[in-house]
Amino acid sequence: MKTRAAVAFEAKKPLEIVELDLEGPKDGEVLVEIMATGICHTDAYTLDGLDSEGLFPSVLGHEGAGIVRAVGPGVTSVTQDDHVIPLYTPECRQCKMCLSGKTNLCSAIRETQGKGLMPDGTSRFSYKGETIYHYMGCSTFSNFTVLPEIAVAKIREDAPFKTSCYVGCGVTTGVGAVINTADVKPGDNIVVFGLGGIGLNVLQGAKMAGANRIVGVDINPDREEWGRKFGMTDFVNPRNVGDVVETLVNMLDGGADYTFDCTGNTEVMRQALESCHKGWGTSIIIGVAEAGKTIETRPFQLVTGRNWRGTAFGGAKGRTDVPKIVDWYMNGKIQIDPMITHTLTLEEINKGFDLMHAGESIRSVVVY
Ligand code: NAD
Ligand code: AHE
Ligand code: ZN
Repeated sequence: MKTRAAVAFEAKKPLEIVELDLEGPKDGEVLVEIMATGICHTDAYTLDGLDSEGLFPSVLGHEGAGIVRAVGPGVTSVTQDDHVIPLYTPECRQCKMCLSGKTNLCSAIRETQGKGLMPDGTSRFSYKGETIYHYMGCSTFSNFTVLPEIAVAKIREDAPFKTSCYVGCGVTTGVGAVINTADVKPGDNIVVFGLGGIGLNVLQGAKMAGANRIVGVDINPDREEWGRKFGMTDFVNPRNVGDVVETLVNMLDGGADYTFDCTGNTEVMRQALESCHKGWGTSIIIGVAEAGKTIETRPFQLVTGRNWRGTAFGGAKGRTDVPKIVDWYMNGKIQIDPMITHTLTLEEINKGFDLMHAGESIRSVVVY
């Protein structure tokens, strides 16, 4: 079949809207019509050529929601017309990682996914006979895409696509980092570095968990107002204080119980670790740093009891947890609507990247 898609032909070039050829679903795969997709900073990072796994030409996008239009042989967990969210972190429930009970990092298809291919080692997308790579196993910047059934979460049918697509990455990553990875307890003090599409969801997760001081840190002054809408109690603009670590440590009587990096900047990651309370504070890296970057701190920071951790997809097990997070949204336990600041057509998708880089959007969503 044919599908309209925004294709990343080359790094650092705008996406091009073209009609691609798409092969139907093979064994264990499903064809999904994507109804809406968010634009996450990780898409921009890959498009900018900063991803060590980045492949071109490819169809980016990993924050979608849609409808199953066809299923391949052997598919049992979803059927035609089901509403689904694609999962860049699948959940096979059979691999060592899934069975460990210790991680959400399913290993069933990670190797081929990182090579831009389906589990059988081939791509379903092509253009004028040339292979176009999948991205993060999702490729939601295509109106139709093919996914393994272990990489879709079935969701309720009354959830709007335009907002529930955000659960496919930003919402689950931010809220999940607080409740799954950190396991923030009532009364904990937390600091969130970077109040964008992910950081604001960390804030609302922290509020839900009953955190005491919820401090937001951002170099964009507009983010203070945004943070306050989602539970932030204090705001620090690093450009207005001498030493951000000293400021936070003083503000929180020795430092935070938990800090979260939602910037992807390795210098900020160090600040986040060093703003933790001596003896027990834990810093959680959410931000994705560009290829070749490394983190640094004095080992003394760890010797004296601070902990450095990271999280992917908020530690969520996609097929199990994503439908529950959609329920939380539909029941009003978490907010999504105010964070969708821009709605675009596929033809306007490059504007979404411009708005993100200019700090003008929280989430831009393409509605097909
Ligand atoms: P975004 O562009 O919406 O937000 C980034 C925010 O960080 C902006 O508000 C920006 O002003 C702020 N910022 C930039 N430099 C800063 C600095 N030096 N100090 C303080 N604040 C600073 O991006 P996003 O979509 O929220 O994504 C954030 C990061 O999380 C990206 O690196 C993205 O790749 C990553 N991410 C990781 C996961 C995961 O599973 N681990 C999931 C989604 C996104
Ligand atoms: N490909 C990059 C790493 C990118 C990365 O860490 N991705 C996160 C999700 S970001 C979503 O917006 C993730 O899930 N990581 C775990 C995994 O298995 O990829 C690189 O550095 O090579
Ligand atoms: Zn993302």
